[in-house]
Amino acid sequence: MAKGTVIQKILDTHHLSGGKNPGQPVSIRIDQTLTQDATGTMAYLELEAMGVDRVRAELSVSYVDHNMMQNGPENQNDHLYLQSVAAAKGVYFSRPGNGICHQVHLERFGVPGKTLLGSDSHTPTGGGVGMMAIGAGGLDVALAMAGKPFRMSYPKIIGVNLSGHLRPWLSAKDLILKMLSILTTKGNVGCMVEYFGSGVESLSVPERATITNMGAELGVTTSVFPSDGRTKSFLEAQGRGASWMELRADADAEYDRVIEIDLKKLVPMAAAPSSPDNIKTLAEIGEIPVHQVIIGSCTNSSYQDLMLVAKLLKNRKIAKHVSLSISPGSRQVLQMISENGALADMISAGARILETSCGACIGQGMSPANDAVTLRTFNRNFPGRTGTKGDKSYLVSPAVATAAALTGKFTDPRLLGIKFPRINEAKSFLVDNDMIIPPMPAEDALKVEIIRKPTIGKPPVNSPLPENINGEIILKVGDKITTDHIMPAGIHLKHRSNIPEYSKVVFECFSEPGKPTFAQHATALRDSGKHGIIVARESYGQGSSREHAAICPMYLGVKAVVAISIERIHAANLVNFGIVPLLFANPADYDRIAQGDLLNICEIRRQLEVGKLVKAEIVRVNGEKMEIELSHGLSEEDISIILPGGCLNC
Ligand code: MIC
Ligand code: SF4
Repeated sequence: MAKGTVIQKILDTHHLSGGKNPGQPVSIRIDQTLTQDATGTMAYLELEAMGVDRVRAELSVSYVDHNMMQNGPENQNDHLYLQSVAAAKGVYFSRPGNGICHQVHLERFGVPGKTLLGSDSHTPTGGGVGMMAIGAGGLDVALAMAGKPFRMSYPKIIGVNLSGHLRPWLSAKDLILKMLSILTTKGNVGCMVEYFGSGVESLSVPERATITNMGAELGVTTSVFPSDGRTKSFLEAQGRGASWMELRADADAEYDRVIEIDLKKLVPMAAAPSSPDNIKTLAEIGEIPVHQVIIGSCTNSSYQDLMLVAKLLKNRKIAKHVSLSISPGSRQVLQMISENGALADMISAGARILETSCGACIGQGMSPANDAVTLRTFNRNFPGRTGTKGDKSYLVSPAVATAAALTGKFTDPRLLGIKFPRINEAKSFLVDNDMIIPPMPAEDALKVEIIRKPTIGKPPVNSPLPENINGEIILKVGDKITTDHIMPAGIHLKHRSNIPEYSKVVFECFSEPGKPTFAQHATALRDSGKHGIIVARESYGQGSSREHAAICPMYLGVKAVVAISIERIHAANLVNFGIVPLLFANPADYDRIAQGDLLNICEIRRQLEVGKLVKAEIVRVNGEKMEIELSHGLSEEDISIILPGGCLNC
């Protein structure tokens, strides 16, 4: 068992109850919370439904960065609701235009040794300054805002021993892509990653944040760097030196597993279509033509990232058939590159400058042409996430992205014939908090009127779990089904505050012409008194924290998901909304059942309470019957949430 690690030290100082062995349920105190607008409206509606007058976490911040297109009134309706509810409940409000939540939080609020719970899966970005920053569904974040503990399983700790230093043209992105090639996107539920070793000090805080950010793609609960001299310089440069504290693993620290990485041996890599773990070296990919390059997202849009891009573009022009877009991660970054002339170098090279927001990363515009190869410095290339069906989206470092923008094809930046422009960290960042509205005193907050335009709905409430599940398998899917498959974002993102509307597109990507959609099928089933079931293989619910991937199926009458494995945040969201996450006790049974089969579970409530195994009966379309055994990894508390139909009924 691990000992003396940074992760254990943070867990020890925040431990409230539960065991300290990997896999045991544990509750921890949450110091800070963050929400973003696409998950935030539901989170604050839930907070209101809980009857909480004022947030009780040390610090809570509400960011607006996702839904920025404003095609129709929905987005600004959300922004107005969020700003007014933040004022009413004692929450900092980062206004639209101030930047992407993770980048801004790192710059302005991250504190080593603190815990942060965010309603976005890339919250672990905060691990770059030595925080334990965890992504969760909106309801879990609402509970943390209400001062309640966060429940998870005590982690298995994977130590990554870094040695050496990055060679010119290699970057933090190549390191996390290497990690994805080792650990993949599945099989890491219940683990946390901690970086240590002599190579750590060669990495700046924004580089560390790129690594912990994309640790989300590994499916681990979070990733953490120690807090050292580099962390101190970063916080000082942000004018927040007083927030620093040293936090290191003990010299004799032990990890549950150790991965050795020599930074000197890394080579430029890319995640090829359509999974962040489909890792290839640039040599393997070859010099294929590229039509679109986008630099930005919470993974690679720091000042250091964009200064490298600007230096490479200075006095050069992008290739004629390439569209290059650049989106700075925060207003701080945008202001700094505009004041030092770097922005002008980008514009003069031919770059299209986008707003500081998630934008293209979540399919809000910039969809590539059919068959076009698009290179992005983002963290996810799930199928169709760009907004183009059959997209060819590669995830790369800013250096690789810029090299391709200049040459028009996949190019190893080491072969560009350009001297590597090493970018030093900023000695001082431009600090201007004007776009962050601080909380007002409680007596004034009580007078704030919360603005609710017509598209702001209410969180739907489930009915209690029935005695018997009389289910039909509405959909049987395979491995690595992401929450983007379940609840598409892009043009549908604006319906996040309106569940009946958003529910119409559940599993839209599996719709077949002439056949009822998932929503139509599920609604018909629900109205006939039956229950919808979803069946999947491994790693169901990868990716985002969006609780809508549980709320909308719940709204449509889904009562259980049966899979070989389910990812952490999604499993917690299912529990929170009263859907039973079940596993095949014998994974081979996955192949024995088909879409359209009936799946009946007698006395499901009693079965959950008495043990870890659940007996179910399958009735095939031809009338043939068979018994299968399912299992669950639910704690007593999870069961006490599921039985009444989810957290909002507890
Ligand atoms: C994402 O990157 O998929 C998102 C959009 O930021 C999501 C949150 C959401 O769906 O609103 C995430 O990562 O949790
Ligand atoms: Fe926004 Fe993309 Fe980061 Fe998600 S991954 S928070 S959509 S920039």
